Amino acid sequence: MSDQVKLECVQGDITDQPDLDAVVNAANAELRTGGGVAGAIHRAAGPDLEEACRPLAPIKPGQAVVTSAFGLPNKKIIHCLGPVYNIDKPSDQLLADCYQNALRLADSEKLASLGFPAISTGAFGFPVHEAAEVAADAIHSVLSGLSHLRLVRMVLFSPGDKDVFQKALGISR
Ligand code: AR6
Repeated sequence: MSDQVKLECVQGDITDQPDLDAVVNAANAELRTGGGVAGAIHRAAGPDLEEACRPLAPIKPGQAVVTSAFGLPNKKIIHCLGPVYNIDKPSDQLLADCYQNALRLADSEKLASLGFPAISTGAFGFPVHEAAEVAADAIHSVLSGLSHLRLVRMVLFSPGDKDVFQKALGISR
């Protein structure tokens, strides 16, 4: 029920969202630690996360898998492999797949709240305006099919990215 799902954008750190049931990792194919979001999530979750990820890897662009959150203050982590911009094609569709697969997986896990970083906009080179439009369309298009999710939060590292995502999602504040 789309009118029952709240969408919001905040500026902050994806590893510091204790009120969310789950957060999304902008992962690498091997589901190992790395830079950016993946590094921050693995550092905060601890070595048990890498152990839990091993049997699930490798994943493909657009795919989403779930693990426990270990040392993170959430129940679960949903790991998505975003596309490398203009190398994994079609990049827009693969990025949309990440958002949609993550939302459907969270809902199938009966999670009520999920936080996303701006997948693919760091090391993978996606322009933030384009990524925000793709994310907004992808999120809006699956909300009506979800049963358990009540809150979707975009967590952006920079204030500028927060403004871009807020506008794309049609959030006035
Ligand atoms: N919380 C929220 N957003 C963050 C955080 C954080 N703690 N840290 C960075 N960002 P990236 P990608 C922002 O590179 O483009 C990794 O090395 C960041 O400013 O984490 O999907 C993996 O191992 C940017 O806007 O993800 C992969 O190999 C956005 O999150 C590869 O990078 C995504 O940046 C994945 O690249």
